[in-house]
Amino acid sequence: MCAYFPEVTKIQYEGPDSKNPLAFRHYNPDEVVEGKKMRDHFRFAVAYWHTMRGTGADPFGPGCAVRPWEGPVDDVENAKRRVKVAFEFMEKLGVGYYCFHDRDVAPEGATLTESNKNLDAVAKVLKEEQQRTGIKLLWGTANLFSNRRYMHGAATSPNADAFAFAAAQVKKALEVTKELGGEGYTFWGGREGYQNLWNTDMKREMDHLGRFMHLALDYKKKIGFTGQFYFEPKPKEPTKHQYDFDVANCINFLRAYGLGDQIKMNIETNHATLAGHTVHHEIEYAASQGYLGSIDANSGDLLLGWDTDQFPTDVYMTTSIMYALLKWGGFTTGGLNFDAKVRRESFEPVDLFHAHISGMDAFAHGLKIAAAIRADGTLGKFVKDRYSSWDSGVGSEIESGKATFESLETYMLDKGDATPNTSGRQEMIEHLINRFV
Ligand code: XLS
Ligand code: NI
Ligand code: NI
Repeated sequence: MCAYFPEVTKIQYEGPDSKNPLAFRHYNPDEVVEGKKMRDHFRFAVAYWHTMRGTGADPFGPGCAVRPWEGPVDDVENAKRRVKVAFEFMEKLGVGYYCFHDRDVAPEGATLTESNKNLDAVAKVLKEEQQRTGIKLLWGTANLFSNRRYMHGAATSPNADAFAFAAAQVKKALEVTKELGGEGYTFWGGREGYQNLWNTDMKREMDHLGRFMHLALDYKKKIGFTGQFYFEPKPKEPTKHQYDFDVANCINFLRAYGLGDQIKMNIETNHATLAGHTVHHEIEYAASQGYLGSIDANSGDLLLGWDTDQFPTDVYMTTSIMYALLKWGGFTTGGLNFDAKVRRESFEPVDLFHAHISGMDAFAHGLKIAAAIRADGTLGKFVKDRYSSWDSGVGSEIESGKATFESLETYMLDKGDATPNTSGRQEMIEHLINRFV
């Protein structure tokens, strides 16, 4: 193995008392929790755009990251070398999946033909490295937001040529994702939204987005790509209103445009909070509607109002995610993709390890806590009892569709009133959860 990270060896599980920062205290890939190995609960993925392409740039200055493997020009040779770095990193970390945008892995050329050629050349190395290591592609996607041509959006641009270019780009990205055995493909809106309603034909833009996704589904079928399609909600940034606002909004969009059962949600923590939700809410909503797909794991900062994409280290939050995942049966095609970046001040290559280790461990810790809460059973029983009026009598008549407005009126005339019968016990429940955290 070549060594772009010479100071790091394979990260090991050392147990909760370890003081070694380059070790897992909780993530023990083969440990079984609720009948499933940890690695299969999480299906951790590295996000190529942040981990391999992030420089730490912000609106106030360029990136400070030191990446000794980066050459002076962003050409195909450089991109190929970067693939080797990425796979050494993932191997040492012990992550089984990665995700990428077309333009993260290979440089955009002067023409579409050249860009496609570049992508093919790098995809060849990605495939070799996948075969060498057994690391797989969780999902691919296309960058439809960085290039100037997409300044007004891609599928929702007022310029039909931008739509056409985006279609060509997604066509190619689907082919490459299929070639690499990708288990999914993600649509995140990029600049699909508006900055100003006065100059926007919202109805037409949304119709175009619906059309775009139908075309993608048609092509998916045509080439026999069997990966799962995901739609990733985000309420704002870069536009002030993104059409894929939140899970509820996305599900409505998919159903309204006849895409309902073919696309699932890729839920991102920081996007949930930007929408005024918790990630727990977004998972519950998606899963309850049959749309739980994958998760972009990161976290925001309470005091900063944008998509800071920090690594998730809050165990209370990871516990809520893992509790919801256990409740809904976990991932099928999806996984936990660290759509997260190291801070500008964390400029050394080793910080990439610290960041992922802290995220993976926070999730493993959260999983153990969530499983303990479930094993204890007090919370589950409380919720079950809280709804017990629906298990028999008038409740079960309503749920089974037997009750009518007339029968319910008769019932209530006879009974007299609906008396609240149980306390919500929020404070007791929060205190109970702290017993495990
Ligand atoms: C940006 C999104 C993006 C998607 C993939 O905020 O999270 O990274 O996950 O295009
Ligand atoms: Ni994301
Ligand atoms: Ni994001």
